[in-house]
Amino acid sequence: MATRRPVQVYLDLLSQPCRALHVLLSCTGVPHTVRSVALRKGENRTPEFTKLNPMQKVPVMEDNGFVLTESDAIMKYLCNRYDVPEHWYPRQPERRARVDEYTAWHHTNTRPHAARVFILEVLLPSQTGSPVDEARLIRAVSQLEDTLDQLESMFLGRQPFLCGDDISVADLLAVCELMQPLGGGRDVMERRPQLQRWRSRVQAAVGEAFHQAHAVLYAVRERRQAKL
Ligand SMILES: N[C@@H](CCC(=O)N[C@@H](CS)C(=O)NCC(=O)O)C(=O)O
Repeated sequence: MATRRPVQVYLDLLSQPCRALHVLLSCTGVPHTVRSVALRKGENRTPEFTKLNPMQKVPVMEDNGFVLTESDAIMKYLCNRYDVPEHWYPRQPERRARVDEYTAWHHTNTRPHAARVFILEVLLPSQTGSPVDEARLIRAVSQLEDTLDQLESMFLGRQPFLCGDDISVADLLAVCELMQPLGGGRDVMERRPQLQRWRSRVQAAVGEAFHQAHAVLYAVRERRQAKL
């Protein structure tokens, strides 16, 4: 059998789905090489990267010639392809369906709602030099609060991790999204002990990989704080 080359992942760690994938790779020990794609420098729009992903987005994975986009699909592929602990993406149909249930919901709830707060509070003002649009930010925060309510009642209401008794790829996607507003100094879990306990459980389960993946986000927060 031909030997497999390490998985190549194209990431910018300021991107939430990239961090989720990075944590999974660090925790599972799947042999991989990280190729940095700096979005702020437009490296996702080069001809080489566009050939890899015509949508010009990160993350992208290449595994022995097989190119895959979409963090959710990439993480599940890695769990299927490599010998990783089962809890990341359980094989038992009902338990797997719970992970799929969350990840389907994630892309129209947690992901856009947390990302919008970061975009309005950090990204747009830094790109345009304009002040934060407070009215839009208030609406975005309110939508995010509804999502956080649902995360607590629907998912964490029944178990310690989002999809069961152990950590799965769903927790990684969610926690990396909910950390993003911290770049603007906003801890969206601040007044939510249930979510805080869940975040602590996730951090304990993944160890140093959590802070390694978030170092770039912490640096954004510190740079902003220094300017205030
Ligand atoms: N649904 C995709 C989202 C990917 C995505 O939106 N990536 C953003 C960074 S978080 C990106 O590459 N944006 C670059 C651009 O749109 O120019 C996933 O989960 O992988």
